[in-house]
Amino acid sequence: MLDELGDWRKTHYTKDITPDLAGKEVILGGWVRNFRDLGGLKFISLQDKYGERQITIKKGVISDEIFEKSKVSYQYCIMIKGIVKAFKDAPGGVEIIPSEIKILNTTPDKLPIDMTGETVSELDLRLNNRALDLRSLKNQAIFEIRGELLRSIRKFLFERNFTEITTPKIIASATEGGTELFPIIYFEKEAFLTQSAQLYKEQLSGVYERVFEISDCFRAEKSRTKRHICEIFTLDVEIAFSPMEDVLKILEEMVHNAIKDITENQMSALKYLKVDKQTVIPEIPFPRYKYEEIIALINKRFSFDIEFGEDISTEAYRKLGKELPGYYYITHWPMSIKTFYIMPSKNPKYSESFDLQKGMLELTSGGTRVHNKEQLIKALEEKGLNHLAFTSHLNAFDYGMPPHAGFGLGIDRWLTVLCGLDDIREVVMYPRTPDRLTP
Ligand code: AMO
Repeated sequence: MLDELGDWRKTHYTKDITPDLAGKEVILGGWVRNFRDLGGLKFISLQDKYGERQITIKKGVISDEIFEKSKVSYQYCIMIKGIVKAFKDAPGGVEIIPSEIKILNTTPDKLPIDMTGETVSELDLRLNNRALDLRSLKNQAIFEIRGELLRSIRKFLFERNFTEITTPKIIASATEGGTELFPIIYFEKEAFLTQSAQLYKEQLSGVYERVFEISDCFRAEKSRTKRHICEIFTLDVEIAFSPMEDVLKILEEMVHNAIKDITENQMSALKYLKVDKQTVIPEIPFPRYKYEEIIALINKRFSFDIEFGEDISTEAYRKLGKELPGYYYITHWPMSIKTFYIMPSKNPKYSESFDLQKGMLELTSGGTRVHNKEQLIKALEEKGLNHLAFTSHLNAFDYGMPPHAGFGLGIDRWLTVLCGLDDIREVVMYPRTPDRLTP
């Protein structure tokens, strides 16, 4: 028989239970992370969204009825009412001596994955049981850092006069080239899931001047790597009356500031993930290298043969990442491998574009945009795209579009780096890959 919630309400979260509350009665609720039964003495690690506290159940101290009732198993959902007692060897320096226990829900005898933290189950198995897996202390740490990162980014941008925008995810035509689109049926028409907020953020920079969006984008890439997923979470930024140089400055300041906030506010999560020592606030300005310098470096140092106009292969990035493990920019990519909305440099062989790298990993790409309509139409045609498919976007350029520049940053990739992890799926609550559509 399960207990009912009735009129019980939590008085605290685990994190709020400190030795200062010694002698006070509290009501906690959560899940049984671990338990030990030593006959006349039982311990339950009760976990909630913020952490855990020890419940100590001693025969003779509490009623026989409650003692009997405290037969729990892993991840039972329980609530307890009890008195806080200082105990320096337990989490938070306290234990709770219960006077009542409610068992709100039970679990099967054997859980599909280890939830005690003693072993780590295989990632795919964990993802199959994600709602359970996300309760693990490791995942708590990852998603606390994610929360801090998003708070920090928003705060940083709001303090600098940015407006948060929301743009459509159902779109009529490609923004980043045609190959990576997910088609959908939109009533009787074909439509697509957006690959990026690109075109809308550009239009809105002509309204709100400094805009950002943090949202999902969809990439139909069949890349089965540890860096690629099909539903990505990106930060898109666009700044009017500014060229690329201003964007480079804002982005590196934002990165510096976010890592500072994480080290200040999430040290215990960093420690749990064992990345507290390696997390250093990067110095700004970040090193800036031109694409040409980078390919020369890779060719010379690692005997590659990359020619101007070629993309840099994963293998080359892997080597480069060993040489340049920190944050750095690669700027002025060949115009021939950039999309239509990127502004060519004075010498049109190059472009006003950049990537932000962390070691081998590309976190961001961006640049100065073309804001002149005729030039944009020409650029579309040169890239083999029919400008008529972009009519509604191009219309926005009839009405005084300011010069603008911006970037798109992959939050999931960045978080993977910040948590010292290797697989991007670890940092996404419900990742979408070519092989995974559920849960
Ligand atoms: P881009 O296509 O480079 O640029 O995307 C921006 C950033 O998003 C991340 N990213 C991905 N992360 C995981 N899995 C994927 N499949 C994936 N694809 C992209 C990367 C990448 O740097 N509109 C431009 C940005 C701009 O110019 O403002 C754009 O979308 O971290």
